[in-house]
Amino acid sequence: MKLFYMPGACSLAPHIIANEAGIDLDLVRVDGKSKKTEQGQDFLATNPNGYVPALVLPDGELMTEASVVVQYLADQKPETGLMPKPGEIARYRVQQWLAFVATELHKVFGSFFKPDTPEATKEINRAHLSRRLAYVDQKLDGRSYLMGDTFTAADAYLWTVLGWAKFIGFDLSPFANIQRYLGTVAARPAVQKTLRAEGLA
Ligand SMILES: N[C@@H](CCC(=O)N[C@@H](CS)C(=O)NCC(=O)O)C(=O)O
Repeated sequence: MKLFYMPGACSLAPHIIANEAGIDLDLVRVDGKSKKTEQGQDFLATNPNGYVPALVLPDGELMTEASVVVQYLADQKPETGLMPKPGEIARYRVQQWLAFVATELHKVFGSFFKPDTPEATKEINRAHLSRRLAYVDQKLDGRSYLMGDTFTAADAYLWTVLGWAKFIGFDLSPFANIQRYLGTVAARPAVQKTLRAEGLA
């Protein structure tokens, strides 16, 4: 399978899950501005929306949306527990977190990277992030990961998105559990391997 990625972008989450699951991916780096791959090909021909992650499946079909791509990859190796089994309440809980990260955090963080976002919108979004991260911090109290002791697809996505705080000058120091969580996830060998592969270690 081929993963189109930009270093440190949300495509880091499926990349982490692939490494956690021991799935070998062909990595194709995309330039966000030119929408060209590192081989000079037009990324828009693969994903007309122009965003990563974009995963080309073994049958050549394209899969997008970080919150879905992580589930697909995790489900290739159910024994890892990266996604709980269909029908289990835990699976819905992981999906609940994935939807939360996508809609309450990812897109809000993303607004800070867009040059045309007005300052007033950024101010509103900062307040939104403070409220939502206070909630996440409370949920992580006494837990290594979102689901407790088990690292799941939702952690790969949350950890990726939290990593953007430093680029937008968002202070995470009021959130002690999140700070600990960042270190716990970063220490995972598959996460370190992924960071090295993307040139971020
Ligand atoms: N709806 C997509 C959005 C993905 C997205 O925002 N990707 C960003 C990087 S984190 C991107 O590729 N931005 C470049 C662009 O939109 O042109 C998802 O949930 O995966």
